[in-house]
Amino acid sequence: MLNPRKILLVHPLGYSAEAANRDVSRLANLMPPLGIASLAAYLEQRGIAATLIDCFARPDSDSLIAEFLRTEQPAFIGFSCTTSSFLDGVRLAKLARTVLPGVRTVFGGPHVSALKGRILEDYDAVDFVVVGEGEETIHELMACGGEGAEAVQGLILRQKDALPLFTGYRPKGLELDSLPFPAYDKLEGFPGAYKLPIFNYPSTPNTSCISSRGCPYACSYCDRSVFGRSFRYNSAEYLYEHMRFLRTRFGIRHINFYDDQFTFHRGRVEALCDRLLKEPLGMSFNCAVRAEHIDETLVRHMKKAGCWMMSLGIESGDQELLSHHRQNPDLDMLAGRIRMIKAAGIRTKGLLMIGLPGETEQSIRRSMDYVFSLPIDDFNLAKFTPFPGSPLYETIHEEGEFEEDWAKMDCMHFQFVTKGMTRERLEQLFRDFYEGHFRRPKVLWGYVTMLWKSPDSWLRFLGGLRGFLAFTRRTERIQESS
Ligand code: B12
Repeated sequence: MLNPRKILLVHPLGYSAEAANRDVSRLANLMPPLGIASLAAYLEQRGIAATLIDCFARPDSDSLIAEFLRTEQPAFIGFSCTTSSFLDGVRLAKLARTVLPGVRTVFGGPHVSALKGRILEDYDAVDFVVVGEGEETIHELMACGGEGAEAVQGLILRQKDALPLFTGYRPKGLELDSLPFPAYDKLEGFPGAYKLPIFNYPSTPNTSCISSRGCPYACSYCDRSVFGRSFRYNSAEYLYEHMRFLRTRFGIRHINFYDDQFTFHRGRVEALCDRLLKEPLGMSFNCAVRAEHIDETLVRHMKKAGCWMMSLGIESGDQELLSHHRQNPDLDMLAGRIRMIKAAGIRTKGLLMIGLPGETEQSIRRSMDYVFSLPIDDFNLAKFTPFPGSPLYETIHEEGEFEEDWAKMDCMHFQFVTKGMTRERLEQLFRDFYEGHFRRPKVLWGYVTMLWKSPDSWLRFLGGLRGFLAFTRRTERIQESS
């Protein structure tokens, strides 16, 4: 008999272990899967043994998963999936069933929260889908052992001779201060095995962290299926204790807050900074902000408390295009705030995307002009991808050509090409954008200063480059000899 008080929680990779070794983005950017770490801490608190396997940190984990299932015989295995990693999750669920017949497979995360019943209809390997916030739902599901699960809210399950049943959204979000800190200690190799993006931190060890759930905005390209449009957050006191825990338990010296809207509640950020100044932890931090939710006093206060870098979603530098896809699309205001952050001595990172519906060569050139006119130190350019759950997904086929290949929907492929554009042209403009950024003397100088501001980044950059070139040479040799 399988153990009903044991679960294995897996963060699938999305592609082969071999491909993982040449995926520069994975090597440059490896962050702890906070969703399953939070579930594990919550379950452990309630007497359920949860084990985590993060395939991003351990790309060759098929055998590890199989071995765990054989020896530990858990009644449940859970998978946390984005769109690009979902099919890999299904593959692992099939593997789990072969190794341990009778194990119940549960899927959670953005992709399944958006597609709901369609997942159970199309994928036999999935027994249950958890929609939205998962802590209470998975606990209740395990408590009932999967029998009578119709009573568990937030769940989709199979029914005999009928379509899958969605038991309905949970009426109330969790009080975030009541949650235990994520079970970082259950992530093999934490913190050393995890790395923030190169040039995005001054010191090691570092990690990412989440201190709120939800976002009240409704941008056309963003999937809000998991936490919805409310905004719940940890108090300044809880957050300070979370930081202190990371510092004392793991020696963490820098945190990247991945909240969608870190400064949305101004008061709590102010209070956190007050506390960090009064009782310093010897830590710095990055966060993502929306320009409407910062001001000079706050930014300067954050700088004093240890803020090292702020990321801002710019998305596009074309006013007209932006106004179709985002609320408050005021590019002048945004530019002013970016200059303000920079003047306060904080690094700035711009988050952009190209290929939105309505994008043209001119709008991309305008984006480049806009970004290159600003004191942006670092930037990330995503290839627009219409994710299930985002408002644009509903009507995307009217806007251009969309090849819905989930495994490739990772913002690194142009799966969607808007009317009047070609994929080749988008690729060329994408390259031009990056090259334009790296050709700017100020930007280059900024990366040079990272030699002393973030020496670890340079070591990783050079190490990664060597590994990548060696891999490419090896692959070429194999291809030549075959
Ligand atoms: C941090 C982050 C990253 C990090 C780290 C990801 C990681 N290691 O987990 C980095 C930068 C590497 C990253 C990369 C990508 N990301 Co990202 N990322 C986020 C972000 C901002 C926070 C994720 C997080 O930690 N949330 C906090 C935890 C507590 O929530 P959670 O993971 O959703 O888990 C809860 C529930 O979903 C549920 N749950 C989750 N898993 C499971 C499993 C089981 C069994 C159960 C029962 C429940 C359950 O319960 C959890 C607790 O309540 C989210 C947006 C957001 N605010 O959530 C986007 C988000 C997840 N990312 C997104 C995307 C698109 C990507 C990329 C494809 C491209 C990109 N933007 O760079 C890549 C792909 C990575 C991949 N694994 O496939 C999309 C996903 C959309 C989709 N349908 O795929 C999101 C939702 C942003 C958005 N709104 O568009 N990302």
